[in-house]
This record gives sequence, C-alpha cells and structure tokens, in this order.
Amino acid sequence: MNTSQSLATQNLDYNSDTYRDSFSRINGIVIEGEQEAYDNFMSLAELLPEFAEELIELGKMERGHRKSFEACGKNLDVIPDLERARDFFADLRQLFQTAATHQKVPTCLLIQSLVIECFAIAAYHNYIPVADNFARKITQSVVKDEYHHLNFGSLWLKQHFAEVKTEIETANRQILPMILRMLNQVESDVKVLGMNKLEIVEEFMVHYGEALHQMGFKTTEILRLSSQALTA
Ligand code: Y39
Ligand code: FE
Ligand code: FE
Ligand code: FE
Repeated sequence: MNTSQSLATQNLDYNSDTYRDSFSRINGIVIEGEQEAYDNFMSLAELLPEFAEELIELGKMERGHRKSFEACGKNLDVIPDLERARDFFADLRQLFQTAATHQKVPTCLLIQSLVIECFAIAAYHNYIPVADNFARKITQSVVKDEYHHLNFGSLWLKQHFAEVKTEIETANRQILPMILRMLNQVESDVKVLGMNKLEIVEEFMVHYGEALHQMGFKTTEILRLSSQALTA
C-alpha cells in the first residue's frame, strides 16, 4: 500500500464547510484548466494542420472533462471559484499564447501536451483514492484520456527531436518553475481534500521524466532539465 492509498482511510467529511470551501477553489481550477486545455488543442490544430483532425478530437475530450468536473461540483452542491481559477492560470496561458502567436509548435506542445498533461495525471491520480464516490469514477475515466494527450506530444516531439531540442530546453526553463509555483499556491487546499503536494510533485516528475526520455533526452539531460523546477 502506498502513501496515497493509506490517505483514503482518513476521514474526509465531503459535506463540511472546510472541505466544500477548498473544493470550490480546486474544482474551479480543474474546470478552468480543462477549458484552457480545450483552447490550447484548438490553437494546436491551427498550427499543425496535418494533425488538425486528431487535435480537435483531443480538444473535444477536454471539453467533456470540463463538463464531468462541473458535475462533480454540482454533486457536492459547490459553486466553483472560476474567477480565482482564471488568475491561477494567467501566466501559463500567457506563455502558451505568446508561443502560439510566434508559431512555436514545440513550445506549445511541451506546455500543453507534456507539462500540463503530466500535471493533470499526477493531480488526478492522487485525487482518486481520496475522492467522493461520484468524483472518483469520473476522475478515473478522465485520467485515461490524459495519457493519450501526453502520448501525442511526446511522439511528435520525438519525431522532430534534433530540430526542437534547444527550443524545448528554453521552454522547460520557463514552464517548470511556473508549475511548481502554481502547486505551492494550492498546497493548503490540496491538503484539505486529503491529497499531498509532495506526492503530486513526485508523480509529476516521474511522468515528465519518462516523457522526456521517450522524446530522446539522456538521463543526465533529464536531471538537468528537472532541476529547473528548483528555481521556483
Ligand atoms: O489536459 C488537461 O486536461 C489539463 C488541463 C488539466 C489540468 C487541470 C489542472 C489540474 C491541477 C489541479 C491542481 C490541484 C492539484
Ligand atoms: Fe483533460
Ligand atoms: Fe500515483
Ligand atoms: Fe488533457
């Protein structure tokens, strides 16, 4: 039994004010995150016309995720804090949109299809053992989709590895500290929901490191890229 499974045995009162208050912020972040993932895949479909059909399909899955997580909020009778969630994603959205404007496809793919997807997989995976029954089933099916989204990006980047390597290193330096800062901002809410920030960081690093390995980075390079997170 790992630590995240043992957390499931702690008593969480899904109807308490404390739980619902934190849930409104995390649920807002997840709903807004799924919406932005949809927007990002639509931008990618324009940037990569030869994969437009596939990318639009991936985007539609994100729209479905948003609806699913909206249902999780309704089920607990919680109103998601979307305004705060938009602030939460402001820097990340800016980073993606600037890259899209400059047609930097590798940067856009690294941001959405690797980093954000690994962040989602780590967070959802850690949430499943401590979620209410309704949200657990939904999150289990959502997380399966996120693996497909991750796979698209790592495959494309692998096929263009030599040309994109330098751009990826630059983008990594910008985005990793940002993701860690975002996670720090939600640490206390994540704790109220029965999750653990450090476990999310660990799982993020494992998935991200594996994706970088798949693309073609060597172990020493992966460690160097990962260490950029320490500047958060
Ligand atoms: O590809 C996707 O579906 C990603 C947008 C979704 C990530 C949503 C943000 C998850 C972070 C939760 C923060 C609390 C741990
Ligand atoms: Fe999603
Ligand atoms: Fe896990
Ligand atoms: Fe996704």
